[in-house]
Order: sequence, then C-alpha cells, then structure tokens
Amino acid sequence: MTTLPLSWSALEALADFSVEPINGPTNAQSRLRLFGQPESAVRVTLYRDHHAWCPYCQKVWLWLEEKQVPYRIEKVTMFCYGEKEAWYRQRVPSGMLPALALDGKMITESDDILLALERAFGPLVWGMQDPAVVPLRQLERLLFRAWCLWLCQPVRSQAADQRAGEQFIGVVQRVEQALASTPGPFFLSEFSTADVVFVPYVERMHASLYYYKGYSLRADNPGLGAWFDGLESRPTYRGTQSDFHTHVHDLPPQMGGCYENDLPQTRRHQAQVDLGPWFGLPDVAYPEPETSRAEALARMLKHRENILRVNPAAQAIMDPALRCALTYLITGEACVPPAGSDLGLRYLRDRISVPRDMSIYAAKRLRTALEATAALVGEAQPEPLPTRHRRDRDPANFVRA
Ligand SMILES: N[C@@H](CCC(=O)N[C@@H](CS)C(=O)NCC(=O)O)C(=O)O
Repeated sequence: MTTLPLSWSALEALADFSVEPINGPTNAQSRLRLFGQPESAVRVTLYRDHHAWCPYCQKVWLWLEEKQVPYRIEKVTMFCYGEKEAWYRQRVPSGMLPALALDGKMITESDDILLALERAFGPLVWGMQDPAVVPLRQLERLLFRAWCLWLCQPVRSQAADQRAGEQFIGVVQRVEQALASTPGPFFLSEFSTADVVFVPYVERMHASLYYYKGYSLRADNPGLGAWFDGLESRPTYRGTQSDFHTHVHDLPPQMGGCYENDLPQTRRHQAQVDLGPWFGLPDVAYPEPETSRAEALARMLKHRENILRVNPAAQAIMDPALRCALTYLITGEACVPPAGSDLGLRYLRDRISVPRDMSIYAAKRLRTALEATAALVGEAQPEPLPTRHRRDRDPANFVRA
C-alpha cells in the first residue's frame, strides 16, 4: 500500500523527540554542559570539530563527560571539511584540534589537555601518568602504528596485505592479553583514563578494517568484543559513538588514503555499509531505543531548509521526495516520490553523519527510509564520496548566522 507525503506541519506534529542538551545524556549538539551545576561553575571551554569526528577531540570530550566537569563547547571546522574559522586561527595559529581553555588559559595537544584537567579536577580513576596506565598508552600507540601500516599503505600484493594484517593482529593479541588480565570488560578493574585513551582509534579501526580489509575486530576478539559491549553500556560513550558509514568515508582524507584489499568479504562489507541494509552491521550491539525514528525525523525537520538547499537535485522535486521518505520513516507506509528524485535521496543517504546529526540507530532508520523511498522510482547512484576532502559536507552550510 502506498500513501501521499505528509505536509511539513503534519510531520512536525509527529516529531515527538527532544534531548536536554545541558544536563541530559551526552550528545553531539550540546554547546554547554552543566551536569546539574550552576553556570558559574564553568571553568572549561572545549574547542572541537563541528562533525564530532576528530579522534583526539573524542578523547577529551569523553573524559569531560565521564568526570562530569561543567564545560562549554565551541565548534571549529576541520581543514578537510571547509574553511578554518579566523577567530580560531587567532587563538590557535596551527588550527589544530582539540584545544581547551581552562580558567582562561589555552591548552593544545590532547594528552597535555588531559594532564591539565587531571591537575584541576582529579584523575578519571587512574591518571595518565599512573604506572598502570603508561604501558597501556604505549600499547595503544603500538596498535595505532600497526593499523596505519595495514590500512594506509597502498596494497602492493595480496601477500603484503596479509603480512601487514598479521602484524596488526599480533598487536591485537597483546591488547587481548591486557584486557584478559583484569576482571570486567575494561583495561583496568573499572572504566578509566586507560579506556578513554583507546576509544577513538579502536572505534575507527573497527570501522575501517571491516570496510577496507574485510576484518571484524569486535567479532574476532572476545576481549575487545566485551570491551565494546562495556563501552556501549555507558550513556557517555553512546553519545560520542559514530557508525561505520561515517568513519569509513571520513578517514581517507584524514589519513592520507585508506587502501582496500580484494577479499570477497571486503566487497560484501563495503556493499552493506554503503547500500544497506544498515541494520545488522556490527557497528553497534546495544538494543535500538524506541525513539530512533522520532529522533531522525526531528533532526531532519530542524535542518530541512539547508538540507534541501545543498542537495544537487531541484527543490521542487526534493521537497516532496524528502517528505515521502520522512512519511515512510515515521508511519511505515511506502510513499512514492517524484520521478527523478532517487539520486537526490541517495545523495542525502550518503551524507548523514553520526553522531553530528543524530545517534547511530536514528541514522540507520533514516538511511533505510531514504533508500527504500528512492528505490520506488529508480536505481541511480550518486558519484562515490570524495576521498581527498569532504567539502561536500562543509559545516558552514548548516551553521546559523
Ligand atoms: N597530537 C595532537 C593531534 C591533533 C590532531 O591531529 N588533530 C587533527 C584532527 S583529528 C587536526 O586538528 N587537524 C587539523 C584539521 O583537520 O583541521 C593531539 O593529540 O591533540
């Protein structure tokens, strides 16, 4: 059965979703976090990227959320997405992120930021320089280097790719031993700085190796599997968590290229990440919240004018096409969009960013609705996403004047 697209106001009436950005659960849209304290308690400003993608920013972000230190958030554009803001260049000439102002003093380098935060607010259980944490930080860098050697070198031969993969898996075994040496899922006996240090890149390794190398970090390693489950039990981590689609298409410009092998499972994984079905991908394991459809709808309604403006397809087609996709999203009733809108719907499907735009399950619901609606009128696929930059997602298009 098919239906007609709901009007924007009818859709508004169904978008029953809101988050409390200041004191509620961790989320990427907040500009101020108080954790129940008065605004006068704020001593910290975190400068992080608009996309909530930068790994070093995620490390500091997660630490602040876990420690419940009141802070403000200022968002800055990363070079590969667009123009760096002049006001930020004045404060941090390199333009690098993250930066943090503590009592008005500007600090850069994520490790130095965490050390300064520890001095001001105490460690997240164990500090960065604790003898239990230092070897784990070294292990994280070892894992990072082995990952770069596998992912970011052009594949000269299948054998060379396999060797680089084995070297990486050798370091993963050491990570597995470290995880097995403590009770519970975390690197030490409770969630701490040590976990925060591993989070950003292990999340990116999981996504990128699945997509470019056909390798499943979470499924193939019981310690890391339990660690990811442990992370996902925390609302702080869930609020910063990205998905496979966002990571694999943001990494190439950041890393100077990501190189795929030609294993059959690599092809299968790539097809599923890019074209769906997005449910069933191992980028998340906690159960879907009941609010995911309403969240996706609310987020689309908030930005619908800009979303329509940046879409390469004509607004006259895309306005009803988007309403069709959102009608399907929220009612489950198929809604046939105008002929020729399939490309524009898939253009949008490819540009939903987690957690910048919405949480992981909301994004899966939205991509599914966009794809199902596009498929009612055509098979056209947009150009592959750029790999040298991502200026197709310049945040300037969405920042309110
Ligand atoms: N060692 C630095 C590395 C920071 C870094 O590489 N930041 C990247 C983003 S992940 C950056 O700001 N690049 C400039 C840009 O993309 O605009 C730290 O730990 O803070």
